[in-house]
Amino acid sequence: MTKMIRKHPGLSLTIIGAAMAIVLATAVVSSRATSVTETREIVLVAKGMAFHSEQQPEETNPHVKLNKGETVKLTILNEEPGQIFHCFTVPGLRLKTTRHLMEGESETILFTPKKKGVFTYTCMLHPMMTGKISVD
Ligand SMILES: [Cu+2]
Repeated sequence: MTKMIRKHPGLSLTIIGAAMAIVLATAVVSSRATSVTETREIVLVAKGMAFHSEQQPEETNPHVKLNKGETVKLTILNEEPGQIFHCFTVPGLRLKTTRHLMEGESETILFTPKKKGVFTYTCMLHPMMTGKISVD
């Protein structure tokens, strides 16, 4: 006579239940993460040996205005034709691109200004590409 090997009928259901609980918990966490406060998005385009922004098209090296404590997503985009590198640095806010950007390249810096003041930004390779960032 052969003995039937009895499986634990409840065990697999318990495992499925636990897996579903993990999935549900993950869904709750990710939906919370997306409901954070708004982010200010700024794109500075380096072109013609100056910075330009879509928000202030009439201004070269525009005066960028931020609020203390807000999340800022700043993208630096090099649209300079002719193999000219550009970068971006704000020493007063300890911000800078990690590298020099070639034509067509961009870098996004995510930061939160923690102090009020007026700070100077510049391209280290072209000192005339200089403007101000105000934090109120
Ligand atoms: Cu430059």
